[in-house]
Amino acid sequence: LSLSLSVCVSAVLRVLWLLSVFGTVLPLDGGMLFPRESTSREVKELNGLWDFRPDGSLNRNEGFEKAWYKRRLAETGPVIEMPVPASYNDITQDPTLRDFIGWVWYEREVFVPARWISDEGTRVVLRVGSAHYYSIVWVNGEKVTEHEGGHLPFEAEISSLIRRDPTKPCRITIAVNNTLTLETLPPGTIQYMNDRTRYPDGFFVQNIYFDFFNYAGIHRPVLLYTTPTVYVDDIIVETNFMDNTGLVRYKVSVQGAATATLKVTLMDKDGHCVASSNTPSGVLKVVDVKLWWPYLMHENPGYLYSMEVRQHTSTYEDVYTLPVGIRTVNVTKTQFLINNKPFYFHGVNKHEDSDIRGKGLDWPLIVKDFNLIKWLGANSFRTSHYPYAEEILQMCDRHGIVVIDECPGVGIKDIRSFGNASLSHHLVVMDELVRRDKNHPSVVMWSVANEPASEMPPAEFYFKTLIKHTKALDHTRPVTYITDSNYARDKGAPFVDVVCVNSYFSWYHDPGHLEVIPIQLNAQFENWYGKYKKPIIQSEYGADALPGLHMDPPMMFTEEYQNALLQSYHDVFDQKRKQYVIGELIWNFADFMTAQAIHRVVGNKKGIFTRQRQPKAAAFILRRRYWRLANETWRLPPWTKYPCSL
Ligand code: BDP
Repeated sequence: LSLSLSVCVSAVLRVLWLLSVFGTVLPLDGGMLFPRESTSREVKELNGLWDFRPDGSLNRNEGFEKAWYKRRLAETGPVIEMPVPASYNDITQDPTLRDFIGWVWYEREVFVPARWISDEGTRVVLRVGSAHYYSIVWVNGEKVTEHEGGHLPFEAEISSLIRRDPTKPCRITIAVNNTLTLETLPPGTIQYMNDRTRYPDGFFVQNIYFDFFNYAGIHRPVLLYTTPTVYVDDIIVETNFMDNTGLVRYKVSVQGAATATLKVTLMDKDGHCVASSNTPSGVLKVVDVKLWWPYLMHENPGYLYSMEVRQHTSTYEDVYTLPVGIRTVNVTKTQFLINNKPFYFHGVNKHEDSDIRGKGLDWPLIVKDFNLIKWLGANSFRTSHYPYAEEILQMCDRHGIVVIDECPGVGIKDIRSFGNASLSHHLVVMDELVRRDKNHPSVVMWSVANEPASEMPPAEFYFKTLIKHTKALDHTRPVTYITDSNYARDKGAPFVDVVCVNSYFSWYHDPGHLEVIPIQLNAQFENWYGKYKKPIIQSEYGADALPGLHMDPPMMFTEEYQNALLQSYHDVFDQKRKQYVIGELIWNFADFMTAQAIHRVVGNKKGIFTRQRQPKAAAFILRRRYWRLANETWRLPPWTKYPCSL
């Protein structure tokens, strides 16, 4: 009976899904699809060396007072060469630039292809993948846009501007300010030290409440791209399946014309058309669907179809191709389901962080990290503590690496950061994040914050609003935030779909006492589950270890201690994962830079890999475990490269 009942219920749900109106609401202007080349679109990357000048004036305002954007930056004063994308902090030998707070100025001149200028039917867009944190952009001295917040892209159409004087090269000036306030994400405060007997004139510090170096600069690619003036502005897809049939609900928005003819074609990996339509929204049916599966859950993980959207008017044609993975995500009281099968997160927390580049996008690093993730047998990561580059999510889509996508709500500790201005900004950041990442099959859950002071009374309204808003933006994915607060007093937990808990037993609490882990970790799980009856992910746990430092019996900071701590946690996970624990994410994948502090020895050393991506002993412990977990759950057949020696 229960089987036929559940079949009946799921049939009803599927029909409801088919009938429901498109749930995703996107209040922002423009879809900001990832720039891709096509027969109708060109991309010109502006990466490389830019002129750079920090504004070292006392009030950091000289650049605006003297309108540096009005002429070549080199004419305003001394400039240096600065690579883009990269954080500027670790590029030079100058400690004041490493720790600089305030406006820095970037500039680059670029020749725009003559056809882009002469062809009035071409739209030219300037796009910045991300810059930390506040950015203002000018083209030939005219302001074209400004954007608040790092980690997410922004763009401006500059067609008419560059057409004004086609003989001139196009001068792009970007001013970037890394100052954090109580109302930015992440929040921070600026503290002036006015005691002249102790501090030099004008001395101030940026206080932050998070544990990674506050890298700044233009962190992701800057580019120009074109579209026709009538263009595909956005595509939203939601996927489902029924027996062997995949269902792709889509909605295309076109800008620039009241009417346009559309052709939507879904193609498999071999380029064969599997479904098509000519309406701006609808449901495509895919017979014998190949679902998108996570790495190690299927012999062909990360299967992507291509959705080609071709729209034309009598004069314009635009083509945009979106990769589409067909999969479902659901959460029950005790399980996380992908394609209706229980999914256990065995993964990592990462940072965008590396030597010299800081947070700058770097392909060798990205590919190396994916190779390490797969070597480890990890099937997932969380984008702690901010959205990662879109290029990284595209890798996740292709490789089947499951992502918990986190917004930069890290370090919300001060009660003043729960006010209206902070909340409004946080809502906009979620709008921008969902707009950017909505179509990635790898993204299975949104995380709206990390370790906020969620015991404070205003946290209740704040998280209720934030989570409700996020669900209204995207009704297909669960929403969470990461907590380290007391289960009984946490104000936001009633609103999350999955409880994500960070804990550092025998590290920050009871340092050196590994024997407390079984009892404290067990209590942690029982308490959270007992109160909220929601599945739990151990979203962080770990210990610092200096590679090459050894002690037996283990002592803190040695490789042995990191190993022992991990293994004690694992014993408890193994009991609880049979019940309601649905995942474990190590803190951290690799060592990373932090601010200077008495508890940090040139950064945080909780990586299982060094910052240079070499394994510590713990990497091998985790590798053995993750492959075993994958094997136990899925009985990995010979198609996996299962390391037999483990
Ligand atoms: C956690 C934070 C993470 C820190 C980690 C640590 O979420 O950002 O890096 O502690 O202290 O509480 O290592």
